[in-house]
This record gives sequence, C-alpha cells and structure tokens, in this order.
Amino acid sequence: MEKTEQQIIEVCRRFGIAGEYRFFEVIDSGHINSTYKVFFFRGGEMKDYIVQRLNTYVFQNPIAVMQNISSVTEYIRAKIKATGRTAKRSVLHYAKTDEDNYYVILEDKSFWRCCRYIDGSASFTQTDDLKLIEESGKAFGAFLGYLADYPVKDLHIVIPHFHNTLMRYQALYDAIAVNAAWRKDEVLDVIEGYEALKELATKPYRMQCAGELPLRVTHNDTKTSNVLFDAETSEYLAAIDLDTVMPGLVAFDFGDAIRVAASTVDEDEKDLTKVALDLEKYEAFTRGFVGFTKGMLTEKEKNSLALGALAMTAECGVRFLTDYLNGDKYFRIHYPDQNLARAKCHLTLARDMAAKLGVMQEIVDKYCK
Ligand code: GN1
Ligand code: MG
Repeated sequence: MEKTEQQIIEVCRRFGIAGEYRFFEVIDSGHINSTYKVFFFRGGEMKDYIVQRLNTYVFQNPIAVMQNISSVTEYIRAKIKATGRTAKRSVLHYAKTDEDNYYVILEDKSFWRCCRYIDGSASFTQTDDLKLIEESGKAFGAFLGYLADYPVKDLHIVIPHFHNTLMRYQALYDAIAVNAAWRKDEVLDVIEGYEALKELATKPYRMQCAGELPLRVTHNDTKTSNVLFDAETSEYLAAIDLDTVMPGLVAFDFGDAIRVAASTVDEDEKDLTKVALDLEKYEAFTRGFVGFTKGMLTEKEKNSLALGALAMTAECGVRFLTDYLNGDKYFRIHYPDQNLARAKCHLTLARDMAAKLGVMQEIVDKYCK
C-alpha cells in the first residue's frame, strides 16, 4: 500500500471514522492543499469523507487555521439553526479526535483534517451556466451576511498581508531582483503589463489603509470551485475552503470570485485572444452577491466592487508571475510553464476589466438599488 493511502487510513482511524475503509480518490482542483475523497462502508452503504493534508509551507500555523474554521462554521451553524432550518448541508462539519482536536498530526509532521462529504453536492471549476454563477454569488454573499456581526478581531491572521496588493507587487520586485530561476528575461513584457495596472490594482488596498473601506470577516478565496451546489437543483449549499477566512474587504471577495466566475476561460488559458470578462456572467454573479449583501454595504464599499475585480485579478496574476520567477515554490503546477500561462491570462483579463470598469460598476449599481 502506498504511503498516502496508509496515512489516509491512519488519519481516519484517529478521527474515529467507523466502518470498513474501501478506497480513496484524489481531488486536484486546489493549488495548495492535498485533498482526497475517502470511502468507507458502513451499515450496508458507502459513506464518503473529505480528508485533506494542509500545506504547512503556506499555512505555517495550521492549528490557528483550524481554530478560525471551527469557530466560523459553528457560528454559521448556530445562525442557520436559529431560523429553524437544518444546517446539515449548508455548512461543513469537521471531525474531531478523542482529544477534541479538529486535526491530526502524523509522525512525519504532516497535518490533516477531515469532514463529512455533503451528500448530493457538486462543485465546478469553470462553468457557463448562468444559474450556477448566480448561485455562487449568493453563496459568498450569504457567507458574508452570516458573519457580518462576527467579531473580526477574534480571527487569527493565518497568512499576514494576504490581500495586501502593494506587498504582492513588492514580492514581484524582489523576485525580479533575485531572479532565482533565471526566468526574468523571458517575462519582461508581462512585468511591464502588470506595472501599468498597478495604480488601479492597488487602489482598494490603499483605500483600506486610509480607513475608507471597513475590514469585515471575509472568505478571501472565493473561486467558483469553493462553492458546493445541490447536484439536482443547482442551488448553492455552502461556501467551502475556509482556510483563508480573515479580516478583509468585501471588494476582495467579490473581485476574486469575478476573476474566475466571469472569465471566458480557465485560469491558465494560453490562447489569449479567448480571454475576456464575460459581462453576462458578471451580471449573474453580481445579482446573486449584491442581493445578499447590499443591506450591509457602505456607499464606498458598493463603489469599490468592480474595481475589486480588477485588483484581485491583477494581484493573483502578480502572485503567479512571482512564483514563476521564484521557480514554482508556492502554487502547485501540472506542467512546466503553468504559472507563466496563469500570469499572462490574468494580465489579459485584468486589462479587459480596466476597459470595462465603467459598465461593471453600473451593473453593481443596478442591483444595489
Ligand atoms: C490558491 O488553494 P486554492 O487553489 O483554493 C490560493 C488563492 C489563489 C488561488 C488561485 C492560500 O487557492 O489565494 O487565489 O490559488 N490560496 C492560497 O487559483 O494562497
Ligand atoms: Mg484555498
């Protein structure tokens, strides 16, 4: 039996999962953690679990990550139950060990967690289905709404400066200066492209620093694949992947979602003539998201949403480019130039957003009324 499988079985044993282990599948949509769907046979049927090994290079204090996640999910669960509904399929349920921990640390220091797979759920990386896109807007909007009165200061900052766009640019400059993987000369035009967007891209963060936009409890990783939908009705069930729940800007959650949900292509599309912001998709997401959040947003926050999309697209692209220059240390890649492909695709998308910014904000305004 290979090591991963042995580790998965050991983790499930420590979480007290009953029944007979059958098999596991790799889920490789995330770029950071290692995720497995694990099947147990119990009481005459198959039960499935999501088992994850956290990337402790990225999450240096994984216990703090699990503290954030457990308190936030318990908070949401209590809110849903208070309305008389069941929270069973609307929020993740993490397993606990006999020692009352939401994690298991194995002998090789690897850090693991486990939750029940939500029955009848589905997720998507990219979709053209406007109904699903609108539902994903609702999922992240509802998430912000549930946590609108959660004490922001109680959250651990699990990755400092996560959406500090200025610092993300600085990290790019550092990577250019060190040029660790000898790749700088092939990306000069991409660097220049991001430099031209810097003023716009860093504006929401600068507004945060100036106290013009409030810090709220935000998800911070709002890509479409981080929403679970009901496989039959296509309605949203829950926002998942809560590793980066931290204080942040609503513009960042909206923007990071748009980066993926309203793009015409996958994150690493190489044919740049295909890359654009799809205004129909954009409107569908906005309708769902703003419908759930407009009551809690200040005027300045409403006015920052479209710009947030440009900021998050450029910031994420800058991070991909930085990682490419550093020799692919952070994001998992599936082929050699993937981080460069991601960076070029994001630059093209961010430029298209810059051209469409006025229309994008008008669409936000329409649903804020
Ligand atoms: C990473 O782990 P995953 O794939 O959900 C990254 C996000 C990026 C995203 C780009 C902790 O998310 O910030 O936006 O890749 N997560 C972390 O697809 O850095
Ligand atoms: Mg993530």
